[in-house]
Amino acid sequence: LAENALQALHDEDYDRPFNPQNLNHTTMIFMGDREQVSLDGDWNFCVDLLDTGLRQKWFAMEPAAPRDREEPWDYDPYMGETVPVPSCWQMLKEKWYFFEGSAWYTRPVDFSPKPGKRTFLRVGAAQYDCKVFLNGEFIGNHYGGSTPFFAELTDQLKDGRNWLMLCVNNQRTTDRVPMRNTDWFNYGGVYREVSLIETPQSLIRDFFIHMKPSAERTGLVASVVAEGAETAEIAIPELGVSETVTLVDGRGTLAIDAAPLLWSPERPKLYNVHVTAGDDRVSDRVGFRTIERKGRELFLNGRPLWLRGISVHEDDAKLGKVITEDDLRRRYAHAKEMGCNFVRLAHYPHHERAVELADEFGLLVWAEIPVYWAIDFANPATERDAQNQLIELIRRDRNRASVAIWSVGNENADTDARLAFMKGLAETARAEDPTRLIAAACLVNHTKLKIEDRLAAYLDIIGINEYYGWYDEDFSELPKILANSQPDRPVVISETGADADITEHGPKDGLFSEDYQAEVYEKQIATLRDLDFVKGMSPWILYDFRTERRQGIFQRGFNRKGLIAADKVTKKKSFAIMQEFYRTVAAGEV
Ligand code: GCB
Repeated sequence: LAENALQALHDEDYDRPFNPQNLNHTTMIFMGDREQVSLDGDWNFCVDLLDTGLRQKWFAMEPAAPRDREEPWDYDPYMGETVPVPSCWQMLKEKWYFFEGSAWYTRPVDFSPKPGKRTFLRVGAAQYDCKVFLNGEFIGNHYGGSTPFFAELTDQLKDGRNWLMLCVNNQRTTDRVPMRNTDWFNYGGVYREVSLIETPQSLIRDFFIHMKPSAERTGLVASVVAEGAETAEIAIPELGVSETVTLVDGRGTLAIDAAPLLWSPERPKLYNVHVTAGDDRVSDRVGFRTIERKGRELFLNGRPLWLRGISVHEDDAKLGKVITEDDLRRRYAHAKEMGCNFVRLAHYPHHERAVELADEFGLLVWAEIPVYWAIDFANPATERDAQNQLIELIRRDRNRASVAIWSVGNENADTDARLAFMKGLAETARAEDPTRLIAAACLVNHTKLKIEDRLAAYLDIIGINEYYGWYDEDFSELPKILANSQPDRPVVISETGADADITEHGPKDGLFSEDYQAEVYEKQIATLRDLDFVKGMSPWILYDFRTERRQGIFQRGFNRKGLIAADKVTKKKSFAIMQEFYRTVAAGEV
């Protein structure tokens, strides 16, 4: 055997993030409306179960005709099978359906350097980690399957043809976020857009603009982080704003006098905001509003708020996690039809377009990171990964008025290690963004029949996932729990529901029938509607979705708790039940 085939693979050789502490968010740049050169389309592709590519260094292979090769390589990245990017490999070929491991993507990048310009690679998302190689050189690795990452390639790109390779690995391991066990499909691949971004030498790394916290609800605060500039200009022509902020060590914050029309689900008003630092200029569409919690109440722009929501996954029966504009629009049209003013984007950061569109549609958003179930809470590397994903999400989306809540986790048992880990996440979220509410989806204490979780002290909203009528059969416990609980802050029922298979295989009554699901919803509504500390609901879930763990005769690879079936068209009876309930909430009858 050739020596390279025997060589042990030392993961740490490629375990080098762009930044030594795996703080990839430090390489982010502010996107707004920046022009991007798309690298989407066909890429050469190969699955690599044994990580032979890392051992044999496929990335260092010279592009040459096969007959000119001196070594018998086990793969040629420059020819052969291609797949489209973005895509999830499971959806492309049946033999890749359950594949978990590394896969290689290769494509040429023809480039002509321009004096005074910088070039960055942006990958919208790759599930789960992604190693980047350019012209045979390892550039870095990004962890986290749902947030974008950036790599500056200015010094590595050469004039003419370059070769870019991505090695994406979706293997579930115990130290990741999420870890091995979830209730959604472990799609793999480069499933969001890939592009190059050209900037001048000066560069706006970060920009955050929001309402000044004040009872009057006027005035804005803007902060800029930029390289290669001493000042930055902020302009909002429609509000007559044109201000200059001085940057010290590349950072500056400015209070701006302005009285914008406030964004709300009823009137989702957005303004064009322009930021300039040196020669770099970026625009964004931004709405302004306030969201507050006082005691057990929620307020949007100073007015009491009840979150009429629905949970959604990023999952499509044909494309996997690849999201189209039509899909997003259909999703929000269904939410609006149900009477929602709120969506929970579960259980990981969705595509940035999902929140841009929520801004336009007028839907409030609960956004979250996949700190799901039993994470390795005592492991510092896991914690860094979760922190990094949270910061990447917040920096990507904190100019979106729709986003009202950052959620730091879902159904995690109340242990000391979990408390320290998630308290840290709540603190990071507040430090990154003091203008939004922090939540987590918690569990009820089934022994004490009470809402009780030590994390609640660090949250603004206690999310509660409860499945009375489904996993918990004794429905009479739910009113007891609610009577025993006196939370000092608002509770949102972040999940409740029941499976219903409405295909021709589904039962006509009992568990998994449409009628049974409808009955669960009737009972839930009757119990929850009069509780003064419940300030919203996001039932589980808008559409049936794919998941490996559900293999029952009525599930067949899908979680069937959708209010709409996996075809994304056929509504179950519960849809109309929720619609009627939300109509009464909106009419102030609750
Ligand atoms: C939950 C989880 C969600 C599952 C759901 C279910 O509590 O948060 O991810 O899909 O229950 O259907 O069991």
